[in-house]
Amino acid sequence: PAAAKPLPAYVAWKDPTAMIVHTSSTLETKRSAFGTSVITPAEQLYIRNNLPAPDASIIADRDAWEVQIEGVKNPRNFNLKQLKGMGLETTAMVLQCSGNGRGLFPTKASGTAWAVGAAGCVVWSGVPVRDVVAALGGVADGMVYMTGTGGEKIPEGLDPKSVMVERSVPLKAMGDALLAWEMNGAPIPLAHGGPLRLIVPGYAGVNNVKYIKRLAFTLAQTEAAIQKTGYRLSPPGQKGDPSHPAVWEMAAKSWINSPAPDAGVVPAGMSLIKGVAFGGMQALKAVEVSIDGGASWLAAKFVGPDLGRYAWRQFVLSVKLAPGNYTIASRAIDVLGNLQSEVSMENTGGYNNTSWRDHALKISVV
Ligand code: MSS
Repeated sequence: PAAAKPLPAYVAWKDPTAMIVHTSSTLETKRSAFGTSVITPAEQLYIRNNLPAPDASIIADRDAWEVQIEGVKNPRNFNLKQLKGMGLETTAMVLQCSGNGRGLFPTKASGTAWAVGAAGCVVWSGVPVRDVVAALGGVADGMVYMTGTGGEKIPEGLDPKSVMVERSVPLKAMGDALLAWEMNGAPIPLAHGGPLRLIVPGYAGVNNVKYIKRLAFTLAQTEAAIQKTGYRLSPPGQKGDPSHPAVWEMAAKSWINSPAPDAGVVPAGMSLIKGVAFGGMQALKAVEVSIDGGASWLAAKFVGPDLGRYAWRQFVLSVKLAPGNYTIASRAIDVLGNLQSEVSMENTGGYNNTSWRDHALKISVV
């Protein structure tokens, strides 16, 4: 195998032993590196950038960062210092790339072949978007979407629409959305969207716009390519098109991280099967584990605190394993009774893989 790539300079502070460096803009958490105390430390959290991150000068004076609010009754700009005085909420949330699990689909889709590690559970603090909107007289009449624009500089000579990170989500997503300045108890690192990030709990990673410079309530979805044709659930072989569903709400999902996610060899006897499970938009009700490839299921036990409907929960099941080959799998069940599916709909972009079968681990017990 090729030698592991070093950490890129802008994330040199990440834990090199926990990360798989796919490219300078795609870093994945190793399956074996997920801890068992719910929150993913910043040093181990995955990175996905569609454009190079802005210069570190934007975090030199965080409080001076400005965001433009449009599509409200009284549009205006706020700087971060002003936002900090307007409201406060803290939300634990699974941040998961739309393409997490892409590399596990039976058919190869183009894009980073993420396994399970383009996800983490992170605590965000910020002002609720609804508080900002209320202070500005409410959303302007008839608006249908909430559209966030990233603060990257657009490379010279390119059509901005072809590369800019601008995403629209349905207006109802405003309900739990934050303009966040803190992550896991510290100012948001530049690489994760500091000084200010739009957080849309329950929605796939791409909708959580980093270094947000404009938040607009709009009649239509943005014309930016990342929305118009990108991040669409397109039938295999078809190019992204606005008529295909956008990658927005996440669904129930879980996976096993232990034992032996890499080597696959486990000593006979008692074994602890550990993993993470979340409901996407809904709180989680239960998680089940199978050691026979899905023929039968056992209830796993949750470990650690319940940090709310958008967070994940760690689970554990103690099993006695005799020598042999096993396929171990897990499936999440949300409070509405939605069961994590056995198979996920394949799509051109390789998005939203929640298939428990694709996430199963094959182990040999010796
Ligand atoms: N934002 C901005 N501004 N830019 C970019 O690039 N990306 C996306 C989000 N946001 C971006 C943004 C994506 S796509 C993702 S996942 C996320 O982010 C990630 O995050 P982190 O922090 O981890 O890096 Mo897929 O769906």
